[in-house]
Amino acid sequence: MITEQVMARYDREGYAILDQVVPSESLGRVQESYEETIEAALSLGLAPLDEATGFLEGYRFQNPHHPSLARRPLMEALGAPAIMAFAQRLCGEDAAMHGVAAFAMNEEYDYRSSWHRDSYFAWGKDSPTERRLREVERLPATQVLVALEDDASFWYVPGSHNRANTAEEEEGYDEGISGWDAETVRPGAVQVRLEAGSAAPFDARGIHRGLKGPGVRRRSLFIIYGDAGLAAESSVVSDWAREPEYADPAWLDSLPEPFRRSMERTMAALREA
Ligand SMILES: O=C(O)CCC(=O)C(=O)O
Repeated sequence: MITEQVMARYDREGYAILDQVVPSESLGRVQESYEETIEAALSLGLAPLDEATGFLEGYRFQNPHHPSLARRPLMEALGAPAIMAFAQRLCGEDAAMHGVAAFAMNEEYDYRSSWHRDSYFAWGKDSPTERRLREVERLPATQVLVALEDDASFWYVPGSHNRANTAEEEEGYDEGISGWDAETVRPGAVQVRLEAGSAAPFDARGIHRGLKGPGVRRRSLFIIYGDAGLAAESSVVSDWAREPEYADPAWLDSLPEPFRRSMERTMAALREA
């Protein structure tokens, strides 16, 4: 159940914590299917392979829900009841699954992304759409970080999701890297600590970054839910929904509900766009 306190925190701060969206009794199976998904993605060329390490090149790959990868336990985690309930509170019953990325890093990987707002990537900083959506109080879209192992890599500036940059933020913004220098400590930023099996939905218009030093492993997912119209209009992660293999009825039948319907809405919206 999504409490009023959870929604109030999301509205106020731009993110919230959903504890144990993957129940502890299923976590082992979900972790196993995540590892199998990475191996399959690497061997099928659906994720970039780093020849030197035999693991992922970089820190992420898109579309772990691809029909030739999708493992049932992982699909159940992506469409976990608490995540779906949260998405529906925000976007209505017709919440659509815009896209998924797996963020997998081994201990040696040093990951320091820049501070950024995803809205700048999606619509362009100061574009008419970005300006129109910048101060909407509650955007009907959310990005959900799902931690399959304990995760302390996500940093967020609470309350930055529905306001323009402060003068200081505007001053420090670097057009070249589409964000703010990675080494700068943002005033008021918080480190979001998630236990394995928990999730953090966040408004990706807010200023955020990922940071993982050597010695720590990361096994997480980012899944975007939102209004289907928004996916058709602007989501940069919904290209999968145009690919014919995702419309295979046998594969769709193998997916848990309501995750399946949330994907079909994105596919329908992109077909009509
Ligand atoms: O790695 C993270 O925790 C942040 C990811 C991120 O910045 C993004 O998905 O836009």
